This record gives sequence, C-alpha cells and structure tokens, in this order.
Amino acid sequence: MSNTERTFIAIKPDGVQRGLVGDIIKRFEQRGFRLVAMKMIQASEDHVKQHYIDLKDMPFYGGLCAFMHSGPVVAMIWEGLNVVKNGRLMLGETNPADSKPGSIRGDFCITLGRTIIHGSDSLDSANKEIALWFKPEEMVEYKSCQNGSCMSK
Ligand code: IDP
Ligand code: MG
Repeated sequence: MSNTERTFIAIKPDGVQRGLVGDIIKRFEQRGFRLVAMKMIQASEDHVKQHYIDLKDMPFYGGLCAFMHSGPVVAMIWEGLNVVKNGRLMLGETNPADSKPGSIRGDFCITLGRTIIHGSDSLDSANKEIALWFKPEEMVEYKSCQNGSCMSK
C-alpha cells in the first residue's frame, strides 16, 4: 500500500462515443487521485487481444476485442493510495445491471457488452497493463501546486 500505487484506467469506445470522457476523469480527479499519463488511441486488434489475454477462453473474447479495437479509447494511469481497489469500487460491478447507483457503471450504463470503462483488477494486472499501454517516457513527472512547489516561481 502506498501513495504512489498506480492503476490503468481506459475509457472504452462506447464511453468516448457517448461523451463520457469528462465525467469519468472528473470522478478520479475529485476523489483525489493524480493523473500520471493519458492518451487517446485506437489500439490494434493484437494490442487489445493482449490486454484481454486472461479472457481468451471466454465465448465473448472475440466480440470484446473487436469492440475495443473499433474506435478510440482514452488510456490513463492514475496514482494514489489504494487506487487499484478504489478504482474498481468507483467503476462498479462487471455487470452494469449489478452496479450500484453512484458508481460509474451504475450511473452511465446498463449492459454487459458495453461497460464504458476498464480498470485494473489487481496490482499485478495494473503493472502489466501499464507496461502494455504506456512507455516510461509517457508517464509525466510533476508536483502539485497545492504543495507549494510552484509558488516560488
Ligand atoms: P471488468 O471489465 O469488470 O474487469 P472482466 O471480467 O475483466 O470485467 O471482463 C472484461 C469485459 O468483458 C467487461 O467489461 C465486459 O465489457 C465484457 N464482458 C464480461 N463478461 C461478459 C459476458 O458475459 N458477456 C459479454 N461481455 C462480457
Ligand atoms: Mg477485467
């Protein structure tokens, strides 16, 4: 457990197309997590297949990968205390129908095939997913002006 724990969050093509990028980012910002990296990309089919490799034997794997590759996603790294676990709590359940109001899926979606957002489910998968989606130089180092560091300039 540390303040520099990191998780991989991606707004899926349905979330981008529905104009939910701002709403989703706002929730992570207002919770107090720190944005470390962000980019909008249309990932290759091979890339999304690798991202979901743990689900390769599931009947929905092909459709899921095709959908993730069908349009741009907003890929992000968020940092902060317990961000992996709390990121998942903020997402809601895998099935939007079981997601409580107040969670991202509980507020913005209704069906399992269109869950609008991905979030790493463990520290181990966060590390793997961050390495798959981002190069080290894409992770930006900066200090918050709230800690006084930019006041002297
Ligand atoms: P997660 O997104 O909550 O981590 P996973 O089990 O990792 O859930 O599944 C990845 C994605 O696959 C889900 O977000 C959802 O879009 C899709 N998915 C999961 N289960 C099903 C299913 O039973 N039918 C169709 N799509 C599914
Ligand atoms: Mg998952």
